[in-house]
Amino acid sequence: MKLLILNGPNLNLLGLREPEIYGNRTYSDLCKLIEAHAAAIGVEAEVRQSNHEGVLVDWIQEARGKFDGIVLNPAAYTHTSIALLDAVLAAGVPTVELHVSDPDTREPFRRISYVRPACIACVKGRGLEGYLDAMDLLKLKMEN
Ligand code: CA2
Repeated sequence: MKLLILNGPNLNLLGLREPEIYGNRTYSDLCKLIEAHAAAIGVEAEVRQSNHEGVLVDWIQEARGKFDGIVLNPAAYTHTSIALLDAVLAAGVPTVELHVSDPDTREPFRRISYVRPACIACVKGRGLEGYLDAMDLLKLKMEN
């Protein structure tokens, strides 16, 4: 089973700013956490980050037939991007929306998620461990 973990704009800065919202751990720590969990649950995981909407669209499109599931943290594009919504719908790969914080309890503009209707679940407000929950969810879905 292969999972694609996609991270949107500015998540490469994790741990460097706003620790009160996103914690102290870095993007590199996140990658290591995901890799260790993938090994523990017996799945392959590929972790990518881009600051560019079109690159994320390309990666979601390319996932069709290559990956069994996507964990998608679209970051700020969550709240703006119909292109990402359409890409997830078109790819037809089970996708879990993921947020480190809980956007629904923050500023009103973060309460809209364009991608949510295309996703099988949303994991939010669980910190970096939320990525692991999302991986577990996708693994369970594949097995049932
Ligand atoms: O909580 C999340 O994971 C978000 O997707 C993060 C986005 C934000 O726009 C969403 O509303 C919620 C922001 C990612 C930027 O991450 C940074 C982390 C540390 C320092 C600077 C930016």
